[in-house]
Amino acid sequence: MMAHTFPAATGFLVSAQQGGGRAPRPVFATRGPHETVAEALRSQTLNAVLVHSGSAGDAVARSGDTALVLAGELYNREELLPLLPSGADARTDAALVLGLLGVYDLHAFRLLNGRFAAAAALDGRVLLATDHAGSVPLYTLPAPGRVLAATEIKALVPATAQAPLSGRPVADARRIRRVPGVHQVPAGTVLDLDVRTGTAAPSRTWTPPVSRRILSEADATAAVRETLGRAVRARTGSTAPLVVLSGGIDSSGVAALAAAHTDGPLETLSMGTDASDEFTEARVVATHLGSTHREITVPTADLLGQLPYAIWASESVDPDIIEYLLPLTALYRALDGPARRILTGYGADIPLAGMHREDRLPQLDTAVAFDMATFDGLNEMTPVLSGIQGHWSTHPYWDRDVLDLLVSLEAGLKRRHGRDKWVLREAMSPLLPHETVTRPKLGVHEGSGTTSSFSLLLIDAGVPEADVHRAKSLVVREIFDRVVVEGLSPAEVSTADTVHQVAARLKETE
Ligand code: AMP
Ligand code: PCX
Ligand code: MG
Repeated sequence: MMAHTFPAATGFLVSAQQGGGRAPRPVFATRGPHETVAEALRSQTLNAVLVHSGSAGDAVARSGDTALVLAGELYNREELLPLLPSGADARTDAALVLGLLGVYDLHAFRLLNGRFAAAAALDGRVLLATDHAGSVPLYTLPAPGRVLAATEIKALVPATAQAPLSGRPVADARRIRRVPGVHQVPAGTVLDLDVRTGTAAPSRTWTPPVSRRILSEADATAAVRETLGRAVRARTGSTAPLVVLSGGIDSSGVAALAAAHTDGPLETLSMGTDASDEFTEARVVATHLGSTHREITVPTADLLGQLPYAIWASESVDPDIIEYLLPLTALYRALDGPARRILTGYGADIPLAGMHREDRLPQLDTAVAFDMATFDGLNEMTPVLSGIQGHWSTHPYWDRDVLDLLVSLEAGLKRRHGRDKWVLREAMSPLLPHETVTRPKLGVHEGSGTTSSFSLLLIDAGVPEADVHRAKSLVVREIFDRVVVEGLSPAEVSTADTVHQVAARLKETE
């Protein structure tokens, strides 16, 4: 199965209303042309603004009294096709999902393995759905007679001023800081909204496995190699993708599998700062795979200056997550030229507890269970991060099948023979140099020196060491309020000024 170079749409705002009307003119951090579509149905109108890549029509499907808009893409088209009635249109992912809705109604979303956000209008209902991981964030502002939804919070903010407090509460959905009425559609969930009343009923379409599977070493490594290989192949377009390569086992494994599925040389890209880099380690992999390899060095001061872009793109207020996303933001922003399909190794450490640096299995499985119960709303997988530069990123370790497998492996397969992420290292060992397979874990925030240079910036501004983490959280929230809630451009917001304001505020309250 070959994914196209780009999904038809990478973001949207939809407005579903009784009677006519228009969609508000939204702003998105995701770069790309906008296209407006309107579908007049029997009991409602679906207006949408799509951020698209040249074929906006492919992101919209209409059949009878049902219309659907999809941002993102599916990875299990081949599995899904036989489920459609014969003759059904399935040329695009949107058409395929629409066809499945006709057969299964909202349960269609339980069938999908993809990276998408979708909105469908049928009868007096609106269905809003995320993929299993909520990897394309989706937000809603439901009110009686009109339901708004968008893939970015900032696209909904102007509408909250028009209709203050008219948003209906949404059961189980996270509210958005300082944006009243807006809720995030939970990961692996479809919200079934009644347009007349604006009320929402959630159905889960995926939950992380809570049981653990016992496999032999050989069966476990074969399953990981096979399942991850399929996920990489489903994400590899007709032209060679770009793999963002740290030289660690996660991204090197993706690069090795992508190289095996592409004609011609793979492209790889590594980022470092003047404080720290992993260039040597990444070069070992690039040489082994024969990839066309590039290195980008970002000065540390520039890196921290890009904090507003990382927050503007991810709309996350978690300071730890922002530290992981900041070096990637800088990498994507430095990647000019044509829009690329990018594969990453992001997320491998969550089901495998790669960040958990100790030996005991109970603690390891506690970390897996905790991380799988708390990832929702962090937005660490969001495509907007690379979307601000017009690129499309996708993360094979968070493929639904890969994640189901990795989470469910018993902890002793994750840490074994004194090695972390043992099953993945063993699975990839035929494809990579020995030194890559045995290389200890270094997080992107460590390899790029982001955590330490952000800490230093705060300490230099007078924040006591014990308050650094709290200060980071305050800085991130402050910047979120400017670039998401107030709609300032990230270019107008200064990390240094915000750090000094926060440091001064902390001093006052001492
Ligand atoms: P990590 O798990 O911390 O290594 O980071 C998550 C993902 O981000 C990796 O699997 C890579 O795809 C990407 N990444 C991390 N560090 C770099 C880097 N220095 N250069 C390019 N990509 C990186
Ligand atoms: N990562 C992780 C994600 C880490 C944290 N996320 C979470 N617990 N929800 C990964 O790539 O798997 C690093 C640096 O490692 C970011
Ligand atoms: Mg990793």
